[in-house]
Parts: sequence; C-alpha cells; structure tokens
Amino acid sequence: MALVLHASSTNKNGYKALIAAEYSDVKIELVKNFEMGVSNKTPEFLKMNPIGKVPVLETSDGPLFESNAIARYVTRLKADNPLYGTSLIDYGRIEQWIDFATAEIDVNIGRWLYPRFGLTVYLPPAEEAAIAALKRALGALNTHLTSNTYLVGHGITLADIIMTCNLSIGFKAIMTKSFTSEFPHVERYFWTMVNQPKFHKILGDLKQAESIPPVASKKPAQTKESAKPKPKDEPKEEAKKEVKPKERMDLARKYAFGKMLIIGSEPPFKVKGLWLFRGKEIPQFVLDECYDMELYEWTKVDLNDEAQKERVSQMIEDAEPFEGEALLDAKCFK
Ligand SMILES: N[C@@H](CCC(=O)N[C@@H](CS)C(=O)NCC(=O)O)C(=O)O
Repeated sequence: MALVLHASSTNKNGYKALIAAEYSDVKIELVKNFEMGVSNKTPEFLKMNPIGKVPVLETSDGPLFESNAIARYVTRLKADNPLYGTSLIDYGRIEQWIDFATAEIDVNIGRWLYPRFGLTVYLPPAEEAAIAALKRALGALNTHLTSNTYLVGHGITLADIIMTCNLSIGFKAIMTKSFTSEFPHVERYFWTMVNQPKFHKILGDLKQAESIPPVASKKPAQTKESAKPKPKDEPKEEAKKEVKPKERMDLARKYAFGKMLIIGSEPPFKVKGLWLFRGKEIPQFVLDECYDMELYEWTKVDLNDEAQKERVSQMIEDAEPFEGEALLDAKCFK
C-alpha cells in the first residue's frame, strides 16, 4: 500500500514529511479532496488520530499522527539516510534542533499569529511575551548560523527540513522584513533552504509578509456564563474601553520613545511630537499597529542642523512657550 498523507496541500506540518520523502526516495500520495474541518472530523479519521488533527500518514502497518513523528518515520524508511547524519552525536543534535524548532520557534510563532487570526484570544501582554520568546529563540538560532550553513554537519538533515517548515509560516504570515532583519543569518539560512530544488518543489515560491496581520475583530462566542446579567459592581464597559489605546501602543514600547505636545491656549490646538525609533526606519509593525500615525506629517530630524537640534531639546524639556505658543499638555511615551 502506498503511503497516504492526510492534510491540505498548504499545511506546513504536512510539508515536513513531503520534503523528507523527496530526500529519501519515498513516495507519498496526498489524500484527494481533503477538506479541513470536515475530512479530519469523520469517524474514520478519528480512528486514525483521536484528536482529529492533521497531518496523518496512512501506512501498510497502520496510521501515524504528529508531523515530526511522521517525518522521522519517512526518513527512517531509507537505510542510513544522511538526513539523520552520520554519527550518534549528529543524530543527537538533529533531534535537539527538531525539538528547538518545535518548542521555541513554532510555538512562539503560533502564540503571536493565531490570536491575530482570531483562532485564540488576543491579549497584548501575551503577544508581547510571545514576540520576546520568539526573538530569544531566533537570536540563539542566528548565533548558531553565524558559523554554520546547516543546523548539523555539512549537509541538509531532517532538522533543517522541520526548522524551515516551521519558519515558513512565520515568514509568510507575520515576520516582516523589519522584524527578521535583526537575524540576518536566519534570513540567509531560510531563503537558502526554501530555494533548494527539493524544498521548492513542495513549498513553491514564498513571499515574505509585508505587514503584520491586524487583530481579527471576533467577539468571543457567548457562553451560558457570559450571557448571565452582570452583577452591579462589575466595571462598566466604558471603563474597560478606556485602557484600549494604551494596549494598542504596548507592542511599540521596546522600539520607540516619544514625546507628544498639545500646543496652544485655546482650540484649535496643535499636536506635535518627537519620536525616536530603534533602527533606521519606523518599524513596519509600529506603522501597522498605530493606525493614527498616518494622521501626522513625519519628518526625519537632521541633527547637524542647529535649529532642529534646538527644537528637539525644547520638545524633550517641555519648553514653554513652544514656538511662541502656550503648552497645554505634554505626554511622554516610553
Ligand atoms: N503537533 C501537531 C499539530 C497538528 C495541528 O495543530 N494541526 C492543525 C493544522 S496545522 C489541525 O489539524 N487543526 C485542526 C483542529 O485543531 O481541529 C503536529 O505537528 O502534527
């Protein structure tokens, strides 16, 4: 019986086995007419994988689930497969990077991306933690790749296949160039891998995300509990709304320092500000996140110009009068 993979044709977890098969001279057929959410919920499918998730590989000895396990199985169908290295320590390191790709990269990309797709609850502090954990992992990966072309040894192994598949969803969906440019060796590695003919055959042409997907505005389904009338002393909806503008800016906190001034003694007031961003440009995710940025006119400060330098100092110091006018308020963002 031929090996049959149950997954949609765009599932990055399914790609792991398909790429491993390309390198191992193994033939895998992709099940026909797979429909996510339908095909994987049938009684026949649940007999193969009781949790109802894809991918599942049907073999002549029975089904297998969990994408890494499936990719390992496919790899081991070829005796002495170089995808598993040539020594015990290589093997150990391949498993090490497979676990790292799963627990440190894939998990944190998912914690960042899925809430934005509305698949799980979006909470700004949780997002911030996910991004920090992902950056920590990418930083470690970047360091390793500074002096290594591949994760283990001098050729492609199963660790590279799994790492690349896990990175692919990040690069495609949420990790913009301004995010990944902090990790140049990861970028070089990723684009080298996806352009290998056997990867390209399965992954096709990949395009890096140009912006961070906006948070899906999805109201949580009303449960019996939430449908109950609220006790009188619960905070009012208006009070909860007040914290929203702060949350929207929270992500930018590590990338930006800002000073906003409200100028004038009577309406119409003028709003002017000074912003300092990490890097040479305004990070793309800040532009995406802070939609009111487009309401302002932005000019790069030239610190060689004494007049501009003086204006910057005045803004930082809340100098009054500012440009000949009263200062109604000044707020610092950090
Ligand atoms: N750890 C599993 C994750 C599988 C997984 O989350 N599959 C998703 C698609 S990528 C799925 O089938 N979701 C459907 C569901 O949760 O019902 C693996 O690597 O195979």
